[in-house]
Amino acid sequence: PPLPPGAVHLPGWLPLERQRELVAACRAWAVGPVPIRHTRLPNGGVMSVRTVCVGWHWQPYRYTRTADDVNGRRVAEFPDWLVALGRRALLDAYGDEAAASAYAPDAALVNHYDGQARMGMHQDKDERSSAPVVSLSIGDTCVFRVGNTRPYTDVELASGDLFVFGGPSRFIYHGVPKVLEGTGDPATGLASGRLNITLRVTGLGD
Ligand code: MD3
Ligand code: FE
Repeated sequence: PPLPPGAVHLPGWLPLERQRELVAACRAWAVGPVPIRHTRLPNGGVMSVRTVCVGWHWQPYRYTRTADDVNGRRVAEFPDWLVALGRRALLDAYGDEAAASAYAPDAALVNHYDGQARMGMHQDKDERSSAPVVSLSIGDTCVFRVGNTRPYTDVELASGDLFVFGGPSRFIYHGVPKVLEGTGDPATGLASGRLNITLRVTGLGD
């Protein structure tokens, strides 16, 4: 099946030099006030991806300023350059200048996948906003799965790919069933695995 309305995939959107900068920023966040870690779920499970948050801390299933489930510290500030990146992403995905200028992401989730990591099918519904989610992938290619019902649509996400989920796609089910280990280019600065950065509007204000 085709991608649902509001879901836009722009392969190779982020130039290699920008990928390198983003990898460097993610590396710094990973060892920042709240270190990257495997998120523990209330049901006792542990996610196979490692996640570090920026702006707001996601703990299943809410956003907080402090990482009460890790070390209690306040997460890193959401930088202005990341807002600007999100606006350019929205503009290129939808071509709507007014919507792009008004986009004000305030949280980023940085996920790192090793070759065995997966993300099960889920909806992102902890945000109190229906503003689009911007997703950037770096490193190993993965299989990204999207759709509320079978048959799902599988798309390969490679390094530099942009995906935007807005409108009717904002609350769609999605997951990552497979990472294609060793497919990434070390020139990104990422030695192994896959990075995914999602920008969100929490709707929680200041
Ligand atoms: C569709 N991350 O962090 S990115 C997540 O590759 C998440 O790490 C995956 O799902 C990853 O929640 C998928 C693509 C993505 C992200 C957010 C979405 C697709 C989405 C939100 C709504 C709809
Ligand atoms: Fe998600």
